[in-house]
Amino acid sequence: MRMHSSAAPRGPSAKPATRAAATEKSTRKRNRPGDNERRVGTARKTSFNHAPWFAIMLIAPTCGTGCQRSVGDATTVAVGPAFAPAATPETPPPEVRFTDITESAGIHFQHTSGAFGKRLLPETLGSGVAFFDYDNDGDQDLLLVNACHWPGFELKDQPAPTLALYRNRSDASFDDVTAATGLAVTKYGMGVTVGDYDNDSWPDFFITGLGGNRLFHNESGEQGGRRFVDRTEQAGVAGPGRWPTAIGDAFLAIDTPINFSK
Ligand SMILES: [Ca+2]
Ligand SMILES: [Ca+2]
Repeated sequence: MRMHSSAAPRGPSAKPATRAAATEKSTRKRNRPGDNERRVGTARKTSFNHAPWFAIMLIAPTCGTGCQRSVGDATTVAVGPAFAPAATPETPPPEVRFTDITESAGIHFQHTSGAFGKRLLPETLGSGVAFFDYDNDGDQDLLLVNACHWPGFELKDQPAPTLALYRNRSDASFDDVTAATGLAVTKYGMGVTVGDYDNDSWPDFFITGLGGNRLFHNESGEQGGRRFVDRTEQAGVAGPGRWPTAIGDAFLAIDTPINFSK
């Protein structure tokens, strides 16, 4: 809004004088004593207020790739990903694929869990498996441990489940040699481990399970083949024929190893 003074002369001739007076008045007003100092102070204050921003503007481009800057006397500020790990080239995934060839390899084993509805711990457990070269021909063969039906719940119209041994034919297929090697054995088996316990260079194996453990010795069979003979009693490693009776806190209180050979 424009303000006019009623005392000011009007007309074109009066305008220059009026403007000159106003300019002089304004100049005097701006040039009052101490104004220079105040302006300098204001300018300094303005510069001071903007100093951090100028500092940041100067520092930020420099530290864009990660660095440290000292600010003040002792403060060290990390700006950017100073400790970020160096970029490494991506490792390509291994070019390994697994294909299910169970059927084409001739392996038809089916595990029997022995579950009969009481949900006892043995019903919930699977059985072990081992790759080992039982005939020392350089190819790994496959031993599969099986459980069996719980006593009183056998299937009368079906053969009892047994262990299974498959011989590797070196052409991605296997032969079922369970019966030929004497391993058509029915047992509630669980774990298995392989080792040459008598150092005759032929691998033997040991099976743990419900109802006792079994040790099978690798021996010469017919026509140059191999067969397994149960040497459990001879070696004295049958175990108690059941699982340890200690349960709960009593099991944790045992301070000596459980001996399965007694
Ligand atoms: Ca073999
Ligand atoms: Ca042996």
